[in-house]
Formats: sequence, C-alpha cells, structure tokens
Amino acid sequence: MPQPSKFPPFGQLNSEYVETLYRQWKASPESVDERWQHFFQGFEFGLPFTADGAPRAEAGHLSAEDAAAQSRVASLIFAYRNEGHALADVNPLQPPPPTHPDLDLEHFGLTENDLNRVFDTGHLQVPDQLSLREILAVLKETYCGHIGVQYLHIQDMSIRRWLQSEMEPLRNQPNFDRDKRLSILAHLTDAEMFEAFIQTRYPGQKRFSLEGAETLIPTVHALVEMAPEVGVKEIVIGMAHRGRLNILANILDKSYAGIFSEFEGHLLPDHFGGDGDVKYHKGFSSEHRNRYGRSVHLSLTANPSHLEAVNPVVLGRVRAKQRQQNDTEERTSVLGLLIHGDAAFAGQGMVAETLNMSQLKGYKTGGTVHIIVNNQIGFTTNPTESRSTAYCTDIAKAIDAPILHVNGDDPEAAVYAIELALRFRQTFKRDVVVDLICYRKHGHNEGDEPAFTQPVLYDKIKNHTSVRTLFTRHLIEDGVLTEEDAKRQADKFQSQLQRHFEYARSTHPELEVQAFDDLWLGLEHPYSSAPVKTAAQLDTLKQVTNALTTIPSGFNLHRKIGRYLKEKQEIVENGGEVDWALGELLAFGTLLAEGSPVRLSGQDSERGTFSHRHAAWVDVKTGEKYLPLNSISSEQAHFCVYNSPLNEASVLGFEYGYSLTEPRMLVIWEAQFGDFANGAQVIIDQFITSSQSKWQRTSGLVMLLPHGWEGQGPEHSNAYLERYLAACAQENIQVCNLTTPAQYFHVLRRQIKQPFRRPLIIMAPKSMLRHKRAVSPIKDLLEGSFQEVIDDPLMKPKDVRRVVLCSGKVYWDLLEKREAEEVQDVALLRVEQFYPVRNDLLKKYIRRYKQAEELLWVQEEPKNRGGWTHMHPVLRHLFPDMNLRYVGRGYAASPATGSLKRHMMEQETLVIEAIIGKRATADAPVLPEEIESGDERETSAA
Ligand SMILES: Cc1ncc(C[n+]2csc(CCOP(=O)(O)OP(=O)(O)O)c2C)c(N)n1
Repeated sequence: MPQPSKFPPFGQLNSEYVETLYRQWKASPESVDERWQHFFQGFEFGLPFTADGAPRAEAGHLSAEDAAAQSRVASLIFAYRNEGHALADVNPLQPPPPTHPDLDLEHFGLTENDLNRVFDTGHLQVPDQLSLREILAVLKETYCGHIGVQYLHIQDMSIRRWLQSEMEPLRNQPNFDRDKRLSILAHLTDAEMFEAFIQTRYPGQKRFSLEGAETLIPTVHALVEMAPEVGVKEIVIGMAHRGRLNILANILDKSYAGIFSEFEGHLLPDHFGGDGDVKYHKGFSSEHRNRYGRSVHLSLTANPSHLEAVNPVVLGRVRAKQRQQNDTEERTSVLGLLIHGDAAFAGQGMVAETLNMSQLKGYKTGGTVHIIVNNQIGFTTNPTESRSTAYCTDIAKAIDAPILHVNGDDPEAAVYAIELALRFRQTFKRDVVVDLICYRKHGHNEGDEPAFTQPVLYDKIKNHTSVRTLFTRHLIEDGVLTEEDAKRQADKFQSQLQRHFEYARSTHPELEVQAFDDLWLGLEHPYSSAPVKTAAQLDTLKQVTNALTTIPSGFNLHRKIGRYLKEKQEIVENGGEVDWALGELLAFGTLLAEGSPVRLSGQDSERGTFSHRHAAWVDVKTGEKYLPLNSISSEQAHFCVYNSPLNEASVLGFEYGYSLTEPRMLVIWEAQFGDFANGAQVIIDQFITSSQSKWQRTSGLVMLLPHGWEGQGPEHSNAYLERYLAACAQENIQVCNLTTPAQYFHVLRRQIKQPFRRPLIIMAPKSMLRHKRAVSPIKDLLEGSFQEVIDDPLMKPKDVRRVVLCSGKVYWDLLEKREAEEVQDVALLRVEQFYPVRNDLLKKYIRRYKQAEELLWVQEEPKNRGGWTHMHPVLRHLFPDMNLRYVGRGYAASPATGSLKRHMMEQETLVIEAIIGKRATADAPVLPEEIESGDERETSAA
C-alpha cells in the first residue's frame, strides 16, 4: 500500500503532483495524507451540481484531467500575482522581457490548446468563470502593465485580499477625468520647465536636477491632494538632494524668486545667524489647500548630505505631531513621506533600521509612504554594483510592505500607485513603497559628465523623449487638449518664471526665515548661564515617591524590587540620601507632576542597563507592565519609557526628531554604554551639534552616555567625551559630567525650565550608580540649582598648595585617596559642565587658593581623550601665571585596557600622583609618557 503523501507547502504545489494524488485518492481515499483527503473532499464538494441537485458527474462530471487543469490555472493565477511584476513594463529605458520562465503556460502544464477552455477564476475579482485566454488577459493587464506589484510576501491574508480587491481586475489602469489629467500635465510642465529655466540661467550651479524623474511632482501632488480627503492633516517630508528644489517650488510653494535669489547668492547666512547650508538641504513648510478646499500642512525637514540620515528624524517628528493631534491610537492624522534615491535606499543601513522601527510600540507612526526616485544609478555606480538584490526596494519586503514599481514615463500610473499607497497606509497603518522607475537626464550633478562611466545608457537617455512631451502627446491623442493649449500653458509658466527671475535679480528678496511654531513661544531665547530655579517642593517629592513606592492592588511585583520601595519612602520621608537612580526618578516625577511630559528611550531603558532604574515594573505572574511614574496624580503629564530596538543611529535620530517638535517634553535617548553612541555619529554630527548653525533649528534632547574607566575593557569605558567637546562652538550643546545625584536632578530639570533649548550631553554613571559616596541628601533637591563648577567645601584655602581640577567619577577616587592619606593641602574642584564652560566660576573658585603652587587637570581618560584637550587652552588662558599640569593616563590608541589588573594599577597611579604628587610607586608602573607634543611636555614636566 502506498505511503500517505505529505502535504507540501502551498508555494510548492505542482499541478501534476496534485493530479496524481487526486487519482490516488479516488482509488483509495485513505492512501493520501488526511489533509489531502479533506482538500479533495472539498474540491469535489465544490464541483457544479445539476438543477436537481445531483452532482454534475452524471451529467458530465469534471474529469480528473479537468480538475487537475483547474488546479494548474489556480497556480498560474497565483504565479502572476506573485511574479507578474517580472513581466511588467516598468522601465522607461527598456522594454519588458517577452516571457518569463515561471509564467509560461508550459510551466503550468498548460498549452495554447487550453486557451479557450473555461475555468473557475477563484478569488480573481472577475466573473466566476472565464476562458484561460480571458484570465491571462486580466492577469497581464493587472500585473504586467505600467505597475509591477510585489505583495505576496505579506503574511496577513486580509491585506493581500484588500490589495487584490483594489487592483484586480485592471484596476491599476487608471481612468482619470479630464481635470485630473490636465493637472498631471500642468505639474509635469512645472517640473520640467523649472529645471530647464535654472539650467539656462545658472548653468553649472549644482541643483541635482529632477529631469528624467519629473513624474515625481504630479505624484507627490496627487498625494497631498488626496491626503486631507482621507484624514491626513499634516505631512512631514524627508528627502535627499535629487529634485528637492523642484519639490520646494512646485509642492511646497516656496517662491521661485526666493529660490533664484539663493542661486544669485544674495542671501548670506549672516542675515539670520549661524553658518547656513546649501539650498538643496534646507527645510520649509507651508499649507496646501486641495481642490476641494481642504488643507494639509506640509513640512520638509532640513537634512544633511548624508543620505537617508533624515529618515528617523522625520519619523520622530511625525510621532510627536501625532501626540499633539491626540492621535496616539490610529496615528493616521500625520503622515511621514520619505523620498529616497535607489542606491541609497538599498545601501544605507539607516533604511533597514528605520523600517524595523515601523511597527514598534514606542516608535510606530501609522506607516510611512516611501517613494523611490529610482533613476537606476547612484552617482556613477550601476545597480549591479550597488546591491545584491533584484530590486532596490527588497529590504522593505522584510516588514511586509507592499511595493509598487511604476514606470516613470506613465504619470497616470504613478498617480494611481500613490493614491493606492495612501489608502493602504490609512487602512493598515503600515509602510508602503512606490518605486518610481525613471532615469537621470544629466550627470550626478550639473557639472558631471555621465558618458565617462555610462556611455551606452546615456546614449539611450539622450534620445529619450521627456515624460512631459510623451504625456502631452497622449492627451492630444485622447482629445483632452490641443497642441496650442499645451504651448499656451508652457509659455505662461515660462513668463511667470522670468518675472520671478527678474524680481530676484533686481530686488534681492529677503530670505524666508521660517519662525518657530507656537510650541516654541518663550523658548527661543539665546543660551544663558543665568541660574535656573530647579529645586522641587517637598510635597511634590513626596507625591512622586508615593507613586514610586505604591504597588497597585493585585500587581505581583518582583520581591527584590519590592524591597527597595520601603527604602525609597524612608529616604524622602526622613530626609535620607538619594542615590542616582532615585535622583533620576524624582527628577522625572517632579517634572511630570509639574506638567512636563517625559519620554525616555534606549536599549533596555525600562529596567536600566545596570538594573538600577526599574521605571517599568513587570508583574511576575502575568508579565504585564506597570509604570509607577504614571500614577502620581490625575493632572500629571505622561511618562513614556521604551526599550528601543538594538540600533543607535535611528533611535537617536528618532528622538532628536521628536525633540524638535516637542520642545516642552523632556526627551531622552540613552546609550547602553556611551561607547556605542558612535554608531549614531552621523546624527550627532549632522543634526545634534550643527542644526542650529545650519538650519536655525535646535533641540532640547538629552543624551545619556554611560562613561567611566572601570576596567571593563575598551568598549565599555568611553563615551568619547572628547568628540562632543570638539564639536562645541557657538553655544550649540551642553556637555556635562556629573558627580552627584542632586546635580543630575537639577540638570534634568534645568533642561525643561530654562527659556531656550540646547541638546544636553551627559556622561552618565555606571559604578557611580552604586557608589556609597555618590549620594545626595534630600535637602539638595529641595534647594539650590545646578552648579557648573563645584568648589571644594572641605579645604581651607590658605592651606592649599595644589588645586586639582577634575570631572566625573574620578573625583570620588581622588577624594578617597585624599582622606586615606589625610592630605590637607590639595583642593578638589569639579567641572560638572564642560560646555558652555563657566570661566567666571573657574576664576572665582581657583583664585581663592592664593597659596596654590600648581593647578592640575586630572582625568582617568587617556591624554588624547577626555576633557584635557578642551580644558587645556581654557585653563592656560584663565590662569597664565599658574603651573598647569596634566595628570592621567598617557596617549592611547585604544580607549581602555582589556586587563582589569592593569586598569587598577593605572588608576591608582594617577590618583596617587594627583593627591600625593609622586610620579609612581614600586608596584604601580610609570604611565607611558609617549609622544608628548612640545607644548604639553612643557606643561606636564613642570
Ligand atoms: C551617506 C552618504 N554617502 C555618500 C554620499 C555621496 N553621494 C551623494 S549622492 C550619491 C549617489 C546617490 O544615489 P541615489 O541614492 O541613487 O540617488 P540619486 O543621486 O541617483 O538621485 C552619493 C554616493 C552621501 N551624500 N551620503
């Protein structure tokens, strides 16, 4: 007896195989697998019946051969849905292949002779039965026209069905009315002529022309027209260089004269402060009113050259705007639109990172609409050289996004695709991709010769008719307009451009510096070091502590966490000492109680990498999460804390974007260890430290970067303080390295209470979280404010022979040594804020030690790292008459040693040298002096 056959995965079904099985089942039902038995029973049950109810078997029952043929047709329908895009006519520079081996009739065991046979059409949205010829025609027109769709990678059946019902049959052949078609043409005209105008007036100037991809403009226009009709109130756009000026002019309505003025070079950055940026990086916002009179706010986010880096920033802004719209469930009122280049989309890791965030609780934004301006080239690099995938969009399949490849020479198909994409996003709140396949008419920029590297391609492009001309012909053929109409339209636009050009040349119009929106009112002040009232009320502290220590009834808290609660309560009730974790929770809690929301995200931030925070409790029986900081009072602001995905760049970019839009919320990104933040270096360099100077956009984002030499090896020691300090200028950021929980409490509260916003970079503690001395009396939270420099309260100034200036954790090592050695003549001063540095305080405090013979900068970081290179010129300038000396590790290529023992010897050596003054002891080796520069040798040898 034959073995029951296995049920293969659906994708591997093969009609011959099914037919054999069917025969086998007919002969002996038990001989096939049980699931096949059900399948064939259902299949027979579904066969047509005669009028009297008898199976048609008797009146010409489907033969086994018919049944098998039917299943072959079902496979064919599936194959077209799955791979029809391979035959789609989507490349304007190349006709589609005539056949595809996976889609040939023979592949399914069908022949030309079957074309007139009638088959069930299954779920295909056409009459129940059609001839194979008709079925094929439907499939080809639907899936192999000017749109090639990929969607069968989507797991959710209801989404597939929805897409099928939208597209089948032939629905992706748009049937737009006359007005809509004329509007598409008008936008193509604007797009093409705008580029041509700049080309003739400003030859050779970089603009990253959209020519070859002009269809982008009617496509985006269709999206913004439809958006208010489907509930979108705001669109935040992120895009790179290609066609950006065109989008600014023809979608965001930035005035042509303003753009021409920038080409003229009239608008100097001094006009508005900062160093400014090139014209194709700038942001802009405007209100778009659609043809039904409804409006949608459009905002193009400023971005750097670094491709795709703006993506998470845009999405952070979208999420914050959704919060402002009170749309935190559906998330359909604000839309993120990202416009990418094909090479960048396939190549940049930021794309994968951001896509991966799209459905996460703390980061989802209701789906992003992506448009790829796929000009089939990246600078001089061919697609085959820049990706290992068939399509540049394949990464988006990982998140089940439908992908619509569209022929850029068919603007109607592109408009159809974008409208479908938007409806999809509004329905399923998921990402969707429109891959606009086009070409690049010129070189990468206007001064570039593409024929050096792509001679064959550019020969083809040279002879290719523009999309506007093609579409004009098309409309003329359809009787929608005449040649004269088209010419009149073009002439009118040309004279409009000319008027703007002359105006720009003669009048030098002012640059449209866009004001901050209302949320920023009162926060636009320049940086100031004036003290900020950050002390909390005792009642508020108690209220917060109550929330932090009350277990909701029925909640099963982990025993160990429960144990800390009582301690916390006693500290606040009885005036005890606050550790770092409690100081932080109290800073958050008091801000929340006072009405300022807080958002914290980072890897494992809910518990805290060092198991110290416990901002979210997890019920040990149900696994449910509870955030005690949301139980302070009914009027409090909301606390959000999220464990982020394991990436740095996109999460930091997202939080930065969020902070741009929510200046009244304390937005914090926490690195697992500060060392890992360099994975987000592009966000730090291109946005956080420079956006104010480039784009007049600043942020109150806090970065928590665990930092400190504790023998944990090269990658768990260094938050690269020196890099942040190297980026400090024009009061762009605040950089702190703190020593007490009270300082942390005040600096977090200052971030919200001060009348301006600047990013705050904190070298955050690791071992200090549990350092017995690094605690603060509760009274320090109830009075005072943040101190940028802390003097030594313990030494008598007249006794002091040596002033030691340090920062962060090493302070406690130095203090302990001083106490252990009973040293009375060394004062320990702490720089808690490196930048903006408080020269006045440094002077005031250090000048008190009149007898001091030397001033030491002591750090645990190697000499080429940490604060020394930043503080050296400052101290030299402020105290030219003092003997300034560096004490610390030598120069090091690796931030920290991999050996704990060596680390401890090094640490002991530097502490001894600072406090006792000895260079080294017998068992503590001399630190390597290494390559000292002349200047440094002079100071440290003294
Ligand atoms: C991160 C990054 N690396 C390199 C560059 C330099 N660069 C600018 S444009 C470009 C090609 C981009 O190709 P594509 O994404 O296809 O966009 P296109 O210019 O073709 O529109 C490159 C490599 C950059 N801007 N950003």
